[in-house]
Amino acid sequence: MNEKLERIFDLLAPGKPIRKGIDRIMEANLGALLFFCSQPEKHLKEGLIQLGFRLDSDFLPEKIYELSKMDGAIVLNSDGTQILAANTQLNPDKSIPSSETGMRHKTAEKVSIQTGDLTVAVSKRRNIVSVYYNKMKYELLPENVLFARLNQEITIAQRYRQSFMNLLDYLNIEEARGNVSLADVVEILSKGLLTIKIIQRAEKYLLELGEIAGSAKLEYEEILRTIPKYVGAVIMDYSSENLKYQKPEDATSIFKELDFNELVDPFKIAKTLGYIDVSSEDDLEETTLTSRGYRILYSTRLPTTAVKKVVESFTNLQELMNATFEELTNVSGIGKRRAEIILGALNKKKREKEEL
Ligand code: 3AT
Ligand code: 3AT
Ligand code: MN
Repeated sequence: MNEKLERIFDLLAPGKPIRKGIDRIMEANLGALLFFCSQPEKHLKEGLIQLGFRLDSDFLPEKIYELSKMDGAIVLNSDGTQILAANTQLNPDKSIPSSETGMRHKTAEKVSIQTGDLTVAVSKRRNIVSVYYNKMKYELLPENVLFARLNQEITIAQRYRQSFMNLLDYLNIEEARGNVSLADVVEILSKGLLTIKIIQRAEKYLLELGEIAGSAKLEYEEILRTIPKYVGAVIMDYSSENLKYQKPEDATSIFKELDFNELVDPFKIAKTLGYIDVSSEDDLEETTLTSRGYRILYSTRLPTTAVKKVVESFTNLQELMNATFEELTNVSGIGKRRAEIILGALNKKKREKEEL
């Protein structure tokens, strides 16, 4: 999300002065056209803004509410701290196209396109707030709707994360048994990638809620901090080719073009992983795979560059499991301390295997 857009949503976030003014206008079933103007003198001289009367007054929510009882547009400075003029007529260039039908909304859209500034139209009849910026239109949702949608996305993401984590435990067991199929890998990736896609949808609600989003934001950040790493590590372990990425989370980018429908399609996921000849359920079940060992090495928290060197020296997890201290220290970037750490992780995995 770009910085300017973030600033604009912050300006309009629930609880902020501008939004309080807009909420009052809506409660009274009034309409308004707000122009956050960066070059008022220029636009006055050139006739885009036709007064009206000048105010040059500090912003208060009550003031724009009172002013919205009048016809015309309210002109503010670009950060919304000053009301410059009210009851103004805006005369945007007639050649600018607009998809709106009402005069207020058409004007808001055209003025924003012409000036590059933010405009906001509060509809009198429909109780909707339309924001125009950078050739885009965005409808502001009421706080309760925003919270409901945000919580809904987070709840669904948590559910997918839980199945992903359960499948990850299962994958670890299957790895210890040497019994991993492409079907297993594809299923776990589907759950993990959907978790990421769903949590990303929460972003726009968080942005619009701003500071009042509260603990939902922590959960959003926690999921995004952990799940892409875990998913990326599975991709690094099981893609048909050893991928070039250093950081595991970057490996998720090979799936970035896939939409929701494609992320539940096992064949699409298998193909994206590089298994292009897979065409039936049987193929998925019968293609057995061996981990490269990335996941176990990432779990040691060694630098990702060192992890890559080790993987490249030992072709796969089975080879790695038999690595000796000497073989490990022979890998460039691996000294005695790192070799100990790796052996510790491998021994833990061996013990888990014996417990099965
Ligand atoms: P009221 O007394 O409010 O009925 P008004 O002169 O205050 O009339 P408004 O600015 O409230 O006028 O506009 C009322 C509607 O008239 C809004 C818009 O749909 C239509 N309208 C105003 N100016 C034009 C115009 N130049 N061309 C087409 N429609 C216009
Ligand atoms: P509503 O959804 O009805 O609120 P609208 O887009 O249908 O908005 P209207 O044509 O009904 O717009 O106009 C409503 C008011 O918007 C009338 C006037 O006070 C203001 N308005 C419309 N065009 C302009 C303009 N060019 N400059 C300043 N104010 C305008
Ligand atoms: Mn109208």
